[in-house]
Amino acid sequence: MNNDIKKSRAWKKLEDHYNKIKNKHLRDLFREDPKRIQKFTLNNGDLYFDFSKHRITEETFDLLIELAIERKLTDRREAMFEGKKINQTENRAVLHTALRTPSGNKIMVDNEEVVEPVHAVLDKMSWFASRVRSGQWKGFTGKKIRNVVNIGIGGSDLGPVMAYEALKFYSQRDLNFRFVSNIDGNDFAEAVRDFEADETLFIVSSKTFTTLETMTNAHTARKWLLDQLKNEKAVADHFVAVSTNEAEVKKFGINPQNMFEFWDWVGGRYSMDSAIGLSTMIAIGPENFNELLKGFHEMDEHFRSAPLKQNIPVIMGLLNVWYGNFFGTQTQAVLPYNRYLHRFPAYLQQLTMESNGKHVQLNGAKVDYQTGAIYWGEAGTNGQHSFYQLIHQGTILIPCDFIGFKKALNPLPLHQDYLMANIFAQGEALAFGKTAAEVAGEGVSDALVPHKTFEGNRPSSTLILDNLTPESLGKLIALYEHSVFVQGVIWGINSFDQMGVELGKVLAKKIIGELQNKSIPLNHDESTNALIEHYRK
Ligand code: G6Q
Repeated sequence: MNNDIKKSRAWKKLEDHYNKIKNKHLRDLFREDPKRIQKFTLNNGDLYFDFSKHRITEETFDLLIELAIERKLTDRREAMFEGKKINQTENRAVLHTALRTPSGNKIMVDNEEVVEPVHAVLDKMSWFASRVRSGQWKGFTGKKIRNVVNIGIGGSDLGPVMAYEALKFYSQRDLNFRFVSNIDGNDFAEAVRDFEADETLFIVSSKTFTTLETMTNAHTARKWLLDQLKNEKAVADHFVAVSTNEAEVKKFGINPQNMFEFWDWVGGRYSMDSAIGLSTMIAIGPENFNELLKGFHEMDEHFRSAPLKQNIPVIMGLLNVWYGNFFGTQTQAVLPYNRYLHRFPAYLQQLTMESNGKHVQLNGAKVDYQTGAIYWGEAGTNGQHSFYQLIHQGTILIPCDFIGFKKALNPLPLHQDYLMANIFAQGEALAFGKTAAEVAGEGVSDALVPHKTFEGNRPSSTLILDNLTPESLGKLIALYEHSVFVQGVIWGINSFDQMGVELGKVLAKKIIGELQNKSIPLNHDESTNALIEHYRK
């Protein structure tokens, strides 16, 4: 593959094409092509994807697909699904798709079949989750578990929190769920302040079982429990682990029988459907968890087999490239019109930004083009009353993804139609705006016309699903996972390592020693030395 993406034929054509259509307004694009909706909408099961409100023509679309072909997207995609070690810097396969592959299929990594072990862990999780849900799993004093606390951070936290919030409607309501991630002691203190130790189960979720935040919180939890129950043996009834590191789990005092395994070919931010989803399974039950996996798998199949021009994650990924690399946009807003999805943007931030926030290509050469965008967002309609002003009338172009559901989980009179009307209205207002002539025609004073004019031409995708279910959530997450993959392939970067988080971790370890032993001389830069001295005093 030609690593110099800017010299590739499709890229050059896209540059020329961009110069031709960059000022074209969506109003004109719609006027000139009455078939735009047929061309730029897709259905996949209950998912309706409208990408007609993007600043593209048929030619743009063809060129973006040409770029994907030139970058050998389909080969890279197959390599991922087949378990090839595409995470080159860590010499690992990237097989989150195996986590939701139905049993009976075979995928090999290092001469070992992986689908069967995945299902063995799922069975063990189901057994355990059912016992907790039914009250058969008893705490040390014989009481039922009423509280479940997941201790983990990053990929071992954001997925579980998001999924719990997203699927709360389906959760067992007599169980309380809390999520402790931050090293700030306030997080742990607040999570357990109204809990009794003998009714509380801790799930220590850590792939490595060495992460500073998680291990500190886990040891604090252990002490909190033992302070109340005063017997080391209680740990076995109140702690389980999700990890790849059996030795460290044992060292902590957790019975390896109460350990739920996953594998180094599951990246942290791609792990919410592995054993890291244990809290999710306890909350919604094994059947619903299977539905979640089914949704993931449906999107995997679509991504793997649909022609590129009908492939939703491919199109979403290419649109990100189109805006970031040609229009120079730096952010992507994700706006789910569903209160249950209020943690979805935070989850996506890790998925997208830890994956594609890279400045070197796979071969180590520095990129001379923009890579991963900043993802951000908020559940609708709240954002409309705060930051949407900037999207509508600011000077920065921000592509938006609107996500909505036809049915309401809690059907209260009026709410659902009002909610959906707002999605449709926002997409329409962003794309088509309101001209100065239209504003003036409403009798607005000349002085106010520029203030009340909406330029429009602000692009968005609209994704509509039937209902927020475990299955549709799985589909939605896999859609973004694969869109991230597509972008990474186009840019020729490794979307699956995260070296950028290392330096801060190493420095923090050193500084911890310096804070605890004030006699250690400081040899940081002057600013950092002064900050540490200030704190030491
Ligand atoms: C995700 C990252 C990172 C990781 C956390 C927690 O892709 O690797 O967010 O999930 O640092 O790591 P552990 O699960 O090992 O504690």
